[in-house]
Amino acid sequence: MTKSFPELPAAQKLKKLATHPFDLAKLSPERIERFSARALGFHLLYGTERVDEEVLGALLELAEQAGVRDKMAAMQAGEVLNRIEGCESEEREVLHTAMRDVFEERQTGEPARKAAAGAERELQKLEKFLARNEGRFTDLIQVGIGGSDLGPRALCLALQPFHKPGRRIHFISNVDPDDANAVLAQVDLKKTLVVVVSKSGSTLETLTNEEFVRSRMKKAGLDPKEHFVAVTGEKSPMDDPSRYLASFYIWDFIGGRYSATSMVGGVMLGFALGFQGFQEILRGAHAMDRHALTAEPRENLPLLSALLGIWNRNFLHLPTVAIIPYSQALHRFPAHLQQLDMESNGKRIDKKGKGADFSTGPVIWGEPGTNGQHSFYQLIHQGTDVVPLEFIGFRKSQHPADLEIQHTTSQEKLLSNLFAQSIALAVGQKDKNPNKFFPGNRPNRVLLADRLDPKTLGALLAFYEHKVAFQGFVWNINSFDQEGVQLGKKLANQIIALFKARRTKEKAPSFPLGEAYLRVLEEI
Ligand code: G6Q
Repeated sequence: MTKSFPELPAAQKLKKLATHPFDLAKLSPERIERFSARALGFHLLYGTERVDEEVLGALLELAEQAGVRDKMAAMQAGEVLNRIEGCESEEREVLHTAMRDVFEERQTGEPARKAAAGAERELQKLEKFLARNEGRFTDLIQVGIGGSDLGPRALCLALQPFHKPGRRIHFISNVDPDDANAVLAQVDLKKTLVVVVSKSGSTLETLTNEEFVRSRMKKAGLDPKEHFVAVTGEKSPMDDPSRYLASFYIWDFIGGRYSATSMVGGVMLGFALGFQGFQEILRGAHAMDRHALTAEPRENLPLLSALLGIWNRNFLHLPTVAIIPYSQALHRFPAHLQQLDMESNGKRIDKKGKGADFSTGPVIWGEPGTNGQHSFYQLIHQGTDVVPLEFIGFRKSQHPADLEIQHTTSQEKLLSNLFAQSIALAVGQKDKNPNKFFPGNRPNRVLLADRLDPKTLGALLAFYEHKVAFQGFVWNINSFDQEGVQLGKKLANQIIALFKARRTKEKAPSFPLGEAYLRVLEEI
């Protein structure tokens, strides 16, 4: 019988070690070099985490005892990992990596091979679609929400300098009509392609926004069939090629938040960057998939990051994590990571349906630096709660243009700030004046790469996907479902029925709590 996370011998050992974590006042140049790992052009510096060799050794034992390498192999081979034993659950494979396996001659298992073949088919369709419609559209609107919006949007915004000239990308996600209206005010519908993305084909916000844009197209005298593309699951309510210029497919075994490298992101990214550009993202992600699967634990970047996160969460008892890219291009990337991490690991039962008697996924949030320094860093340096940080930085900026002012470039100023924050948080500052005293020992780590291009971004995306998966494997929770979003949806539909009943005078099922809110609305 597999032991639960707190029963693992390494967890017991870590609990004892956590009574005297490493004092970061002793940070030294040797330590910065020693506690680091390098792969695929990334460099992870974690000397500023409160770990020493003994803790690191115990964390690696924890990974081994939890069988994370076998679980990663099982995931990438297509075993049914999205399940909870003994309860009704999704019972699905978890095969987002197969979307990038198209570059591999041999996949690791039959389901993975099948999934990669499906991905290959959709990629070929996309290449032809883009070639056929070259020059027809200047603007693309992606309509989708959650996983069908956040990851694709973050990638699109992060790669602006790599977009083909004259192509503009817009997103409509919120059912707030102000979202659709704001986007529609910016485009010439005659030259606009609308990509409606919904795996289930039944999401309220997306279907509503699709109709919103369709009706605007019709009003403008245009035929939506010539402008609308569907990305959906086979046989979903949206799987009706007669209504669309083209239809692309995704499958149940790709979770929404893991779907940016499927056609969910692919159609928009292929249009924005060109087909080659999208393929570069896939190449980068695939390289990280292989790395997560095969690298030695001590060199395995997503695994190390996962284990350091577990040390902070379960043994130092720190409930949040801020992810701070020192890269303006990544300004929506933390929003994607909020979903990726919190929807995956915000779970209170383990894979056997038993209540988890330990902490699982932390609260994830973030904003780019240096902007954050002028806002919430006060709390991070001197607040009563300790917030671990994950910094991301790049040696070079995306745009080649930079200016030397007083003998340094803007990029050098940016990186100086990143490194300074990492040191300041770790070491702190002694001062007799309590207002100028910085306690230090605020754990953080830095992930560095050369330049944020499509391939690097693909690898960064996959790095976080695997970090999250590895943490879920250690905790033995199901990181791949999201039951927690259902209750709110169900109640929203009951309130929608109340609104509808007022207009149609039909009787809606009784929902006194909902009615109370509608009465308040009338009094405003
Ligand atoms: C992600 C979730 C969720 C989903 C949206 C949109 O993992 O499943 O965010 O992506 O609810 O769903 P559809 O793509 O089915 O419209």
